[in-house]
Amino acid sequence: MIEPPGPIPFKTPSRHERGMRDSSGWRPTAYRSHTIGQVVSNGADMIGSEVTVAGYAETVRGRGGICFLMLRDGTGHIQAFLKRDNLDDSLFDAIQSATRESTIQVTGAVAQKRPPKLAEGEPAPPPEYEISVTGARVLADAAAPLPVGVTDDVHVGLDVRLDNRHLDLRRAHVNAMFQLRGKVLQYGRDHLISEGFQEINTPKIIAAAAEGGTNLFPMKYFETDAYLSQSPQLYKQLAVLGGLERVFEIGPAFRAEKHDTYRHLNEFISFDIEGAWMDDEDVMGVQERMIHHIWSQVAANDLDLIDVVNEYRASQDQEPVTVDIPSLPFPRIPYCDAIEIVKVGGGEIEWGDDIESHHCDIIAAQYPGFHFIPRWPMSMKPFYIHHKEDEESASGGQLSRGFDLNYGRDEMTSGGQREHRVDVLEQNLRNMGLEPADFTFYTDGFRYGAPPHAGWGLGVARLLMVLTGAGNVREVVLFPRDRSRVTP
Ligand code: AMO
Repeated sequence: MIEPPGPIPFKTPSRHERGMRDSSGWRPTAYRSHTIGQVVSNGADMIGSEVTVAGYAETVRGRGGICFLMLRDGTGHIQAFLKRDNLDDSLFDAIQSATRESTIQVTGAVAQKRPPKLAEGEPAPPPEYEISVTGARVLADAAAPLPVGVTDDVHVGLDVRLDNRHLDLRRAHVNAMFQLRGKVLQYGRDHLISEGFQEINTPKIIAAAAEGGTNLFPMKYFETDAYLSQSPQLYKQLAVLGGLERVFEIGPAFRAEKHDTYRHLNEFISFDIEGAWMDDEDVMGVQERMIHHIWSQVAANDLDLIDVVNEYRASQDQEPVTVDIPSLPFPRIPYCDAIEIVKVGGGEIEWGDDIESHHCDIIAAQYPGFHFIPRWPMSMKPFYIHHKEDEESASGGQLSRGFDLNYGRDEMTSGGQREHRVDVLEQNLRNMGLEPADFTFYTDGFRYGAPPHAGWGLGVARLLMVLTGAGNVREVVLFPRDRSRVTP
């Protein structure tokens, strides 16, 4: 039984602990009295106290009667010092022969490490702490060799890393990226809640397509056919029509697209909002304030994680990433202007064409950061997007209240104001070759008084690519699903 140690403060981590979690709130568990981070950051006050910690064996050194074990948990590293004289022989041997990454629990007194020998005039480094071990056990052996190096930098390709994601995640910079992912979701949530949005969950087993029927994954649902949801679109709208007013959802979306690119997956997390009494410009405001908040919070709280990512990038001769808080408002480049920019920049494009990545490169030369492209042609937007009635394009084509948010060459978000008049909505469905009768579950929601409303869907992994400098969404998705990967 481990004695509860009372409140454990967590002082600013030393350089060695950068990127490790602040564990101030972590309570003792069945396997440890303290996190390693708690011991390391409070060492001076803990000298002589007995602690039990557990972690992965990073290195095991020494021979004969002494052994130095470097242990790592999610909050830090600490050296455990073992003397054969103080321990049972078989136990000592088991630790001394432990393979890298084996999990080990040690108990012992916190002690100050012997300070290093200093050259004449060299300033003394801050004191470091270790554990003088009186008890230990190997919890689970690690097989050797490791298919992916954790602390040593052996190059392996992305496929091998993803096959062994459980080990890949133990690497400091990969771990830091996923901590950043958690932070982005947390700050995004916080921001939306501060603007009066509430979190909802919508079904992922559905009967009708939200984003067009060709890229749905079909599934057998008892005696009938169903699909995996491509987007919470229709359901988040129904929630708003039902009076929830401002909603958001962070959930999976499935698309049976045969893309094989750095930014497409067949399952991705879509961060969606929908709000009543709002138009396209209103929800663009929500989007840019949310991103501004995320970037500000990361800059205020999480630069240690960015440093860990940058240390790795430096080792690979890659430019460091910087957390530049974008200024508000983000530029708005209406679709018609974007087309002109592409044409002037030498790109081939006509009004009514999609703006593809190579076109975006031309636009990004002028607008390298976040920028909105509002007012797309009506013909290019899904049936639920609202017509922009007060404006026509120079060519006479109808404009919509649909927009995209791009960063550089990559689309982050699509959104817009929605059509809330049921007769127009049904006509839009017919115009797109869809059968209104298949959508009554949705259109019925508009028959009893529908508020004008708007929203957007943001690709979480794409935003993480911007923040972490990852060149591929797979880097920031734990277990990506693409055409050639459904395991692990
Ligand atoms: P859209 O289809 O543009 O819009 O998707 C919204 C955002 O989701 C991300 N995304 C993807 N990310 C990874 N892999 C994919 N295959 C993939 N497809 C899309 C992109 C994209 O901008 N219902 C609308 C949103 C709305 O209007 O509210 C929708 O789903 O970052």
